[in-house]
Amino acid sequence: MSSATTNLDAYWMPFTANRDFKAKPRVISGASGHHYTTEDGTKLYDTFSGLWTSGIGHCHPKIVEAVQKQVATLDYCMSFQTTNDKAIALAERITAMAPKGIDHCFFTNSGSESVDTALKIALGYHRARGEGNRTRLIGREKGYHGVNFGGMSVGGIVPNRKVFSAALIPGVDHMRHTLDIGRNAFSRGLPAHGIELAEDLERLCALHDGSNIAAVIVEPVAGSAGVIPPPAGYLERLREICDQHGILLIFDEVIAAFGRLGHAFGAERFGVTPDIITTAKGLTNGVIPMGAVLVRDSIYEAFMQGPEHMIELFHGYTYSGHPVAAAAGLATMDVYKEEGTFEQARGLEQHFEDLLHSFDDHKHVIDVRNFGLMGSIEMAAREGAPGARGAEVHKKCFWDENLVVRAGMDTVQFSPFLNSNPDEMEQSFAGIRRVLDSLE
Ligand code: PXG
Repeated sequence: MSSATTNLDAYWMPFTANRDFKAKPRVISGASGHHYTTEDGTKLYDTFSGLWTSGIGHCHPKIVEAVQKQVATLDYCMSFQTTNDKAIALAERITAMAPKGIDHCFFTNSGSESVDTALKIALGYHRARGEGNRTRLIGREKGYHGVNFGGMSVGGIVPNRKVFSAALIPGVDHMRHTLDIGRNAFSRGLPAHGIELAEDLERLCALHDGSNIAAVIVEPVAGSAGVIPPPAGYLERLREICDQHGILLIFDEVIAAFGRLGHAFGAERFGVTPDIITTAKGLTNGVIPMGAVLVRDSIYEAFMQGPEHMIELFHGYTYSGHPVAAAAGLATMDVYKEEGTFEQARGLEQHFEDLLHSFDDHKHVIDVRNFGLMGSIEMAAREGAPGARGAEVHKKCFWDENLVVRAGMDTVQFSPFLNSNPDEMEQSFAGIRRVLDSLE
């Protein structure tokens, strides 16, 4: 390690085993395209596109230029009662890409904020329509909706909730998750079994009475829990049940939106239109933190009542629609269009699927899952040491193979670049195979 990094002690790292990390830090100080560089100049291939964020590669020149220009033109302006030209343009741009009927956009700074904003909009919508009794929120086991109180509460990842159990927001219930390795192991694309799990929503409607439920939130493809594509027909069925009971359907597309599923939105890929879509990550290619909540026209219109000088939604962030973030977002949308990024992503799917499923018969592997450019390889946990194999894969890939690989417990996750070079993708999987072969 060069002298640039001497003492990491002050830095409390997020979602990281701090003591283990600080004993042998993995510090990145540069990036370009599909590679990172460390302080000592080592080049590493990024198999995770940042953290699902940077689909068109790091330091894309068009985005760099737009950000540099914007920061020297308008660095910030008040986001309440005034706004900036770039935020207006980006809202128009992304609603034009959204499924028909989804016409309005509220800006946030992250996926977690997008989720909490969406939940608040859902509650406010029903109340504005005289259905203030609709307060219950439904999430799903294994769901990840960020770390703020709302998202944590509707989320279903146990370690993220455990310590805060008493502080979870009330009135939340969860559908069962759809991971069924027994029936669906090694499925390519959407698993065949499990559509009946959507009936869990009917069960909760029977239990709580559907008229008390405000919204259901799901990731179209669960990401953080280890890439869990929905059973074929499942999302369609959720949509039907929501319609029957007047419940808003929220798709948390923080990962799925902007090309990860080969389209601007996962909703488009599945042909299922929710009422609200939450986004972040690919909105700016990860360059500047930003999120957006997209809503149906009827939701926005429900708020537009009362005296015109009054605020309709008492919610917003100092940095909502930040001009530099919005400039990054506009440049990102330009690149998606000019480079045909979503088509590129679709073109890579088959190769990615084949590479992933070449691990189907590996001795440590119990499941391989994929959909779009989301994929995972789940390993059996080592006797008495759950998570150890996954942690070893991450570290060995970094130190021995110059690969940045994401592992959650014993599941290795993949988020290849939307514009990956097939040879580089192959080489990265060859490195991962060497590491898996070397594991006990
Ligand atoms: N919703 C979803 C579906 C997400 O994937 C968030 C909300 C929260 O976003 P912010 O920007 O507040 O972090 C996310 C974030 C992983 C991993 O390993 C995924 C996320 C974050 C950290 C790790 O898959 N997604």
